[in-house]
Amino acid sequence: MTEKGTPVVTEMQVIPVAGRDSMLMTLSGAHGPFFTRNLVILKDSAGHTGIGEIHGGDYTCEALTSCIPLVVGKPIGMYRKILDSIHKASRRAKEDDGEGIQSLDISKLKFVVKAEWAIECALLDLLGQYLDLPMCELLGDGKQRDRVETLGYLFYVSDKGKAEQLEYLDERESSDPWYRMRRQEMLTPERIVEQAQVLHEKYGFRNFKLKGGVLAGAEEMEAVKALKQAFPKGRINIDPNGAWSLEEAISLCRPMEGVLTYVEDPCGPEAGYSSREVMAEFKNAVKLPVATNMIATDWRQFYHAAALKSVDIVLADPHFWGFGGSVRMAQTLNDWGLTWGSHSNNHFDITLTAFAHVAAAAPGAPTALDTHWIWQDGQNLLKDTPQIVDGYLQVPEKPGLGVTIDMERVLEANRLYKKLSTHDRDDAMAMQYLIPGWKFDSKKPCLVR
Ligand code: GKR
Ligand code: MG
Repeated sequence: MTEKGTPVVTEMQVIPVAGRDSMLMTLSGAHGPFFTRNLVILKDSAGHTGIGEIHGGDYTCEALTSCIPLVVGKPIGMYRKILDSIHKASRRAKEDDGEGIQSLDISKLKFVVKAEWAIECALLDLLGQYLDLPMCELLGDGKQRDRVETLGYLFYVSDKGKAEQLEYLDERESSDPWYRMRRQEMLTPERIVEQAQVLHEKYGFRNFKLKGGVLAGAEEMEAVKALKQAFPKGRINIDPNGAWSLEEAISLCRPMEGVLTYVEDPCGPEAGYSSREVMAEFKNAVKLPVATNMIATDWRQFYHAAALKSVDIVLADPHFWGFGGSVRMAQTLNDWGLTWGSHSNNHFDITLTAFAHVAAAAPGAPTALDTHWIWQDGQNLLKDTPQIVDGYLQVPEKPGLGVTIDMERVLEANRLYKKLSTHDRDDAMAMQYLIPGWKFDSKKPCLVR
């Protein structure tokens, strides 16, 4: 590879970090008090710093570290070549059976997440700074919008008092109504509506997604109805992560036509049929658009999902698809009359910024973006976190990602990470404080045992 005049990467740091979380409930159990992420920080010969963020855990951290020799010393203008060399060098892990996350087995999430996309993000950040262009101008056909509609991601939350040993953060004394609320128990339709109202007040969200797979489906639908009553113009979605059987999903969702705007991963694999086949049958039976972040997480899965007409909305998380790949998916979906959106897991504000750029480059009318970040707001790693105002995430206008990393906060988050005894997400651990001996079952809502 010869240098073509663009700056050269002079340093690549991989910094694992941790943050605090609430006892959020999902099919996979209860979120523990800490979540982990990996950061990539690149320096180049022009004196710029490029940053990227991706899922946490040792597997992803080691994958990133092994890429350092393929990145350092390379010109940033060759970023596609750098990524290509990483893809060609990567090997499928022995434990990766290729099932992906179609059953929400979160121990398999690390195989769906592609570590190198944190490097892609940091390289695009550098290239944008070199070219004096915001990152979204380097993706697809460039910037399509100045702000990105974002949804309020609602969760059932359990009483952390039942797991006192786990050191969940307590924000009861906060002066911010949302911060005060987000660490408390919220398990009823009334509390879910209050959650949405407080989020609406703080961030202006008009559209909401409720994380299901927690209570019996009929109970969760009561919360959905209450949300629609409180926000009649809101687009309401529920995501049980495939917890319902096909039959149950049909009987729960049919009466919700007109209440739900769409439904996310209502059912999963069953009776020898893949989730793509089962979701296609669901779509034939219920007149609701269907979204997924579980059954189409790579191009081969997407081919089958599209051929079977299993989905209308693909939540193409850039951590799974890459930044270029996610925008390529947005273009394809738009050309085919389908809809693009993005999925998220717990993350800091570097990922929030990256979402803003990817969604800014997505053509057509994307569905309001998922973000977990509201549960982490205040633990920022940037000096200039993009704001969510009136339900829209602002797209930074400065070159590259357009934000500045706060190294003091990063080092603090790294110190927290080093104190943790494990770096992998384990939702069964916290769940066992609520239900002793609890085990994950992809077909049983987590509080139904
Ligand atoms: O963070 O517990 C969580 C979410 O439930 C996550 O695991 C899902 O992947 O948010 C995600 C989704 O939309 O399915
Ligand atoms: Mg989902």
